[in-house]
Amino acid sequence: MDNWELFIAPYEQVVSEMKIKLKGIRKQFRDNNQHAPIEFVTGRVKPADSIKIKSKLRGIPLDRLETEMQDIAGLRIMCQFTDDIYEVVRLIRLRKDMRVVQERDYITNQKESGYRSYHLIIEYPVQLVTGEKKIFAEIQIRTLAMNFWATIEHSLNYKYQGEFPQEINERLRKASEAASLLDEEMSEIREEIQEAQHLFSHGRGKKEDH
Ligand code: 0O2
Repeated sequence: MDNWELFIAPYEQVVSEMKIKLKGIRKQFRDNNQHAPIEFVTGRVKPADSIKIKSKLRGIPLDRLETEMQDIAGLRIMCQFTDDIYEVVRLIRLRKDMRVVQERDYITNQKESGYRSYHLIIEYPVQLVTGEKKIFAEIQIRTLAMNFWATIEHSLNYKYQGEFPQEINERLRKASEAASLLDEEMSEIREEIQEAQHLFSHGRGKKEDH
């Protein structure tokens, strides 16, 4: 790779633009006094060392990263309820400024580890001074409970390099089941929660932006 900064710059632009657009969805719902299916959004460009490690592991030559590593630009959308995830997917599919090229539903098909999340790969046309460039980005959509589990599991994974002691493995499975149950319970009382949130946000004026 001749110039890493030059290679990574369009990905940085995609992450910033996407964050604005996804937060825009949330704002439109809130402006209309409706429940926003998006609670908060984060984004990152995969760090250079992670890209290099993944490319070695997967046998991806550095000159083919653009087409073969589709999560260099990554967005994460957190939702309150499981149904919100599917609403966000529907809204993204309808958009004219990005194209969904792949979907993975790790909620219906939970991973062996206990990981749950909905993944979309989108193709996003970013406008550069040299012209338009199509960039892949990964969007992970999950509930707050799914995010809590994945964040904890990710840090433990870092510590144990994926080789979890049996006991930790079992606890993570149990925690994943507990997170699923929490999502189910919250969905059951969704209307009550939303009514309370509506009253709360009206009581203290407009909810601030994150
Ligand atoms: P990082 O550090 O998050 O960037 P495949 O090998 O084809 O099955 P691939 O390409 O690994 O699939 O993509 P997948 O499985 O759809 O999603 C990859 C990303 O999802 C990971 O990125 C994680 O962010 C997240 N993810 C997938 N499985 C797990 C899991 O079991 N636990 C946690 N915590 N996250 C998971 P990276 O590049 O691995 O890492």
